[in-house]
Amino acid sequence: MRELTSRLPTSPGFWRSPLRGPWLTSVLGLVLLFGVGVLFVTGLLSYAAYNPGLSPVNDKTPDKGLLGFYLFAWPTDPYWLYRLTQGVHVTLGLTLVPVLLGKLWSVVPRLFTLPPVRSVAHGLERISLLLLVGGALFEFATGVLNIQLDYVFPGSFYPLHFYGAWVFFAAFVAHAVLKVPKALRTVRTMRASRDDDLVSPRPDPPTVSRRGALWLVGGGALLMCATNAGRSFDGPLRQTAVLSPHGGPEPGTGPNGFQINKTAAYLGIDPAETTQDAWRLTVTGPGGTVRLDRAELLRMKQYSVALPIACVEGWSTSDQWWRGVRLGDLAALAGFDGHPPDVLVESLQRRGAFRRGALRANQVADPRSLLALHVNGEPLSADHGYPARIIVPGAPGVLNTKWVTRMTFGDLS
Ligand SMILES: Nc1nc2c(c(=O)[nH]1)N[C@H]1C(S)=C(S)[C@@H](COP(=O)(O)O)O[C@H]1N2
Ligand SMILES: [Mo]
Repeated sequence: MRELTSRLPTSPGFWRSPLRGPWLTSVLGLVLLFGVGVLFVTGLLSYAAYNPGLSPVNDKTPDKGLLGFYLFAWPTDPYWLYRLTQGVHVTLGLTLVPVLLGKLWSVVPRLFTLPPVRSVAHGLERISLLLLVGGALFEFATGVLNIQLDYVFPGSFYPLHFYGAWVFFAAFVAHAVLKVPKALRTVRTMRASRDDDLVSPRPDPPTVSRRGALWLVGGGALLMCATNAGRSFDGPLRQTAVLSPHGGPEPGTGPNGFQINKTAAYLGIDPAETTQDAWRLTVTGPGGTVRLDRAELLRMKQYSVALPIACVEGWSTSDQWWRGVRLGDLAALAGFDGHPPDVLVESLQRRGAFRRGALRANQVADPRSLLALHVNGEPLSADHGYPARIIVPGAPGVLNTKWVTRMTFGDLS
C-alpha cells in the first residue's frame, strides 16, 4: 500500500529530491522578491512612457481607472531614460526565467497536497497562490512573446500585460508579507528545519549539492542575461544577443545602417506616395491648416540632435544624429506660439498597429524633439521613415512615428 501511494504525486513520498527544502525555496524567493519588484516598477514606468492618458490613440486599455492613478507626463530628460528602464525591464525579465522555474520546481509538491482545502484560511491562501503562480506564468509568457517580433498571443499586449501585472503583484505582495520573515530567518541561520513539508520524507541520495543547484539556476540566469543584454547596444555587442531578435531585419551598413523595427515593404508603404511630387505634410490646429512638401520643410530652420531608438521589446540603438524641423516650430505654424499643446501624429501607413501616435505638450515643447528628415548626414532611408519621422528624447520607439503625413495640434486629453 505504501509503495502504491508514494507513486502518486499527492503523497509526500513521491517527491524524492534531497534538494527540496526551505533553504533553496527561501534563497530563490528572496532573489525574486528583489527582481520582481524591479520588474514591476520598470513595467509601470514603461506603461507611463507610452502616455496612455492620451486615450484612445496610444492605448486602448479600457477602464484602467484606479490602476492608472500614478500616470504622469513622461519626461524628456534624461534622453536615454526609456532606453534604460525598458532595457532593464526586458533583460531582467529574461534573466529571472530560470530563477522563476527553479522556485516553482522547489515548491511543486505543495501543488498536490491533500486535502486541497483544510479551512477557510487555507482555501484563501490557495486561491492567492493560484493568482501568484498563474500571474507569474502569464506575465513571463506574454512578456517573452511580445519581444519575439511576431506577437502570437490573442488580444492586445498592453491591457493583458498591464492588468496581469496588477493581479500578479497583488498576490506577490500578499505572499511576500507572509513568507519573507521566515525566508530571511532560514537563510540567515543557514539551517533548514527537517520537519518542513518541502523536505522529502524519503530522499534519494544527492547527485548535486544545494550549492550546486543554486549555481545551476544562477548560471542559467547569467546565460539568459549574457545572451540577451547585447540588444541594448550596437555593433558586435548586438551580435551576442543570440537568444532574442535584435529588432527587425539586419539593417545593413552606412548612415542608415542601424536597427529597423518593421520595414516599409512589410507595412505596405507605397514608394509612389513618398516622392517629392506626391508627399505632403499636413499641419493643422486652431490657427489653420498648412501643407508642406519636403523641400519646403528643408527650407525651415534645421536642428541636429543625437538620440537613440529604444523599443518596448527591449532593444535599442546607440545615439544617432537626427536632423530636421523642431516640433515646436510646426506647432507655431498651427497657431501655437510659445506654449505648444499635445499633438496627434499620423503616418502614411494604412494597416497594422502604430499607424499613429500622440505626444504630450512637454514632448512637443522640448527643443530636441524633431520631425527628422535626415539621419547621420543622409536623407532617411525608406525603412527609417522617409520622407519624415518623429524623434523625441526619452520616449519609447513606438511614439517615433515613421512616414509622417499629418500632425494635428491641440489638447488631446
Ligand atoms: N508608421 C509607423 N511608425 C513606427 C512604427 C510602425 O510600425 N509604423 N514602429 C514604431 C516602433 S515600435 C519603433 S521601435 C520604431 C523603430 O524605428 P526604426 O525602425 O527606425 O528603428 O519606429 C516606430 N515608428
Ligand atoms: Mo517598438
